[in-house]
Amino acid sequence: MLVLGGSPISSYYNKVKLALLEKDVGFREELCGPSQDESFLKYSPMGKIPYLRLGEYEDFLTESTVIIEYLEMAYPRKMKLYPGSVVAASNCRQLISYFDNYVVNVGQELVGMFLFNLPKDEAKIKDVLSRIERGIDGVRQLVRIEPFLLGGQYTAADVTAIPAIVFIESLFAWAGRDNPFQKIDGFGDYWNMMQQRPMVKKVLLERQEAIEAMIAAE
Ligand SMILES: N[C@@H](CCC(=O)N[C@@H](CS)C(=O)NCC(=O)O)C(=O)O
Repeated sequence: MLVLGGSPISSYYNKVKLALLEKDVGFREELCGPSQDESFLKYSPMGKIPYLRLGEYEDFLTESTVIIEYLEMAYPRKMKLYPGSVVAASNCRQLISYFDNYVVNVGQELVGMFLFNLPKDEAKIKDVLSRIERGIDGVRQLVRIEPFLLGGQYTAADVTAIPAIVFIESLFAWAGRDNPFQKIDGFGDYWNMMQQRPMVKKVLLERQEAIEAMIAAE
């Protein structure tokens, strides 16, 4: 059985977890945080989460998008998360890349302050939030919500967007700001619809429970 390593607090972990659940591929979770320990680096060379252990082969994959593409190739009969046409699949990869590089990765710079009580640096917060808004402007140009982010198919771009939106919404709320995704036409209806999906509900509930458990343990 596949083993997904990481924590439900992480957007990247939740992206892969949602892909596994939507595709209905069996897996179990191995809860851990990122680590620079030598033993951890053997299967996640940058010390990051998530990783996927490929069952009996003792082989590991890292990088959330790579893992989702692995699932797409390894389970061709399961629900498809990439469109069939070359252009549409490339548009999907492009949008994933925008979410990862220009939104979530930028937001990660505030995780120490946001989740782990590091002292607040207002100048840094302002800078990061404005760079995230810039990234979301890029996303806004690429999406056409009809009713999913790239039209009629629920894709890996939606699977990437959902944990990213929750992370960014909570980061902006912590900073006393509105959800910046609201600037995207059709976002409200899209977000209401996504939150009705059973697997999305499960992932977001387990994220919330993990955050509450972390706060209670502090
Ligand atoms: N490009 C990676 C990013 C993964 C990532 O940054 N994970 C965070 C947790 S959300 C992490 O492990 N951070 C710890 C670190 O960077 O040392 C992916 O797509 O999986």
